[in-house]
Amino acid sequence: MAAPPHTQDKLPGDFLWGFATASFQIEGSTDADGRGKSIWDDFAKQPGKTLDGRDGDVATDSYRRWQADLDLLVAYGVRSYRFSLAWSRIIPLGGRADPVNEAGIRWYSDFIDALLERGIVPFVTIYHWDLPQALHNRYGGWLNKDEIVQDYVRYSRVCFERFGDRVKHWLTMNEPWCISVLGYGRGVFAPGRSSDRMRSPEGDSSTEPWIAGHSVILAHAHAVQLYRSEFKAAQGGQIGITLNGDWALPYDDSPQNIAAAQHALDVAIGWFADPIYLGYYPAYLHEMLGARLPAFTPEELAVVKGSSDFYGMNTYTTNLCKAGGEDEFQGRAEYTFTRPDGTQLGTQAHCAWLQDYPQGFRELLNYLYKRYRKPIYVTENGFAVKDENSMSIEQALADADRVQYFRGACQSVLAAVREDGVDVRAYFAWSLLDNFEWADGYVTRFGLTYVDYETQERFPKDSAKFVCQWFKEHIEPEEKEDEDKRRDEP
Ligand code: PNW
Repeated sequence: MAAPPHTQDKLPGDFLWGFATASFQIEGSTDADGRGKSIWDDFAKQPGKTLDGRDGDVATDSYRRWQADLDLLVAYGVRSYRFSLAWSRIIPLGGRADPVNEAGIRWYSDFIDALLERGIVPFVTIYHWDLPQALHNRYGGWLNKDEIVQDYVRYSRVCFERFGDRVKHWLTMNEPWCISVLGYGRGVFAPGRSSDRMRSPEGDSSTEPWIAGHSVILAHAHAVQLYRSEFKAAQGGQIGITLNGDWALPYDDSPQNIAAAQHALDVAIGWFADPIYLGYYPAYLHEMLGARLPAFTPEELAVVKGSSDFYGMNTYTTNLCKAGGEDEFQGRAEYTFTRPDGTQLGTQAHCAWLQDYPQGFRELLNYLYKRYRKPIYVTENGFAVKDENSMSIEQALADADRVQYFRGACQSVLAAVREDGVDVRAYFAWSLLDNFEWADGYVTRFGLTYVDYETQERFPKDSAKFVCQWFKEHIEPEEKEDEDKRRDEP
């Protein structure tokens, strides 16, 4: 079918946009309605694991204040909302023989209904890092491929059965690189395994992250196989995975630094995207890891290859890459934001790993589309303003650096779609709210809405107003028919 004529300065009428969150970062109420423990519950409580020593017991209290969050989404006029399901609310002990918790299911079911009543499309992440603690205790969680794949698939089945009549956009996993490297390599995220004895009592950073990543890929792929074989025909949804990955620029034009940038991409992105979209691990991973890289059997590979309907993209920044590093999780590239001439790549965020460089976002969209040939859903993109947590609320609401970040990002998406021909279909800003930023506790704020943690009051920042206005102005009017269809969905 020929593409309809478009105005060059707008996104297609069916473009989905909105905000993203994750269960553990916002819900709180960790004991409510029969929820089981997740690996983040206790991890965050151990001394030294979060910057401010705080945990997720309250977070933004969204389990109780869901109405306030919905009101925000309505006020912002979003088309879609990306959120995640807490495995341990749905199956408190997590396993395939463990009981399902009706109260947890009811909460999400009601929430999904409430979104649909307001014309907001639910975009649902099945797993965003809050593994049931019981599965970690029983068999080591993601380190035990045979067990975790079956348990994850059963959990996914419950999600499809109970929510799939209304949810048409599924993400199996959020950011396997973070799950594997931060949880089992560097040990800075739950379950905190690492070879670094100062950080963790046990773990082997040379093998475990690659094993965990392998399990994540297989669990994802088997859940997709299940969806496609038993649910898709009746429910008609789409399912895929979302990967984190930042653009990599060579530090300079020396051949070794050009190679380093490609190696950085091979590990940050190719580790997961190459098997899932192309059917094999990147050659550089084999070269770097040898026998430490788990192998797929031919049967596994048949399930893995082609197991994502779209490319789910979480991206935040661009790194300048130099050869000669030791860090395997960065493809042995060293990352810097300082150019050879001493200038900075972009505006520094509160977290060390993030600077604003919108051109990199556009280049990455092009790279991913050329390499993997799938429609792209940008499922996360965002910025934490420097020292926002020590400002007055008024100061924090005037978040000029974040506005600038989103202006650049939105323009990059538009240019990629209209000038470069990249098929981008959705954009979710991270995050609807300031929230529990994992190892950073509540110190680093990624919200486009400010949360006063004393009162739990929510205040839109300038960036929220900017993003809403931008999408209002830059999406073509929907054909009347399509709009009716979307509103009726399902
Ligand atoms: C993502 N890094 O995590 C997650 O999906 C969100 O839950 C999180 O709040 C958000 O980005 C902001 O951090 C990342 O070290 C964590 O490069 C760490 C990194 C990247 C993404």
